[in-house]
Amino acid sequence: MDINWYPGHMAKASRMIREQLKLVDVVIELLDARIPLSSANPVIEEIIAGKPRIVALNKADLADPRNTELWLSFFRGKGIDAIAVNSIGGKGCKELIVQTEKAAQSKLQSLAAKGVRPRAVRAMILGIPNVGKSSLINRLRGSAVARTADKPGVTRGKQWIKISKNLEILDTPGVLWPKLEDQEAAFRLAATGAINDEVFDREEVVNKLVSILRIDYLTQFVSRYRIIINAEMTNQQVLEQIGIRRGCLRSGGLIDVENAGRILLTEFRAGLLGPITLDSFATE
Ligand SMILES: Nc1nc2c(ncn2[C@@H]2O[C@H](COP(=O)(O)OP(=O)(O)OP(=O)(O)O)[C@@H](O)[C@H]2O)c(=O)[nH]1
Ligand SMILES: [Mg+2]
Repeated sequence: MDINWYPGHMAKASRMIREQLKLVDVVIELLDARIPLSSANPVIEEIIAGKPRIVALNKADLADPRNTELWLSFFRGKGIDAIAVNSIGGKGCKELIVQTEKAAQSKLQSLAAKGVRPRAVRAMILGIPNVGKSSLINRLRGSAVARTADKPGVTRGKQWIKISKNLEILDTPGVLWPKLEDQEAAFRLAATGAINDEVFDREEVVNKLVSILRIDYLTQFVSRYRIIINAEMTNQQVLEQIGIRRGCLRSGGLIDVENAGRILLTEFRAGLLGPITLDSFATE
């Protein structure tokens, strides 16, 4: 994380977002598909105070598709529109545009009934650091026709990006703080790279990651590192095997478990172990 989230920072972030919210009809809440619960801001509903919201599960390319489907149903079951997206590859982005336009229809209709001239739907993207807000904006911008100029009456410096005839998004996303007080969520945020390793004990992050992988994603895990795992083995022994496979050796033939852990973490984050969801729907 670039900034530490002290209460003062949180208050400032939520104040800034509340200001920006006045300009928009819809909020796109961007979550990490690998951790749809852990990457959610704890007080998002309070902050957006009833604005129509779309949940976009980003980095869906890195998440387990079965879990993603279950999470989408979970949100939809709560009456929240939810879509899986990949802000790099573009998957889901068109549908996101359509759903965002739809979410604002009733508001625009009631404005029209009051005699307000029809205008494009305005949306903003909200999410915790590193979830892909800028990537999504760039992706949407890439397919957009043009960038609209500053609008008079709108806070100086704010730009609207014209995404379609009917949709504009604010070019500056709202940065929310993550669920840091929840230890389990904090570990998953660290494992996916949403929070800096320095904030968290890497050894512990690796240990918890191994615990999840050996239970929920055993096949992928053992085949990536060509190791053997049985119930009696400790996580340390699993890491030792990875260390041997990857030549992480110290002088005297000792296995450099720390380096093995670093390799595992890097490869997990890059998606090299295959699609994996840490907030498993079944166990939440
Ligand atoms: N695989 C994959 N990587 C993604 C996706 N979206 C974003 N990323 C990567 O995630 C990292 C963070 O993306 P950003 O767009 O910078 O995230 P952000 O939310 O703007 O981050 P802050 O500006 O720090 O708050 C980058 O390395 C992106 O390339 C996605 O859908 N799939
Ligand atoms: Mg950004």
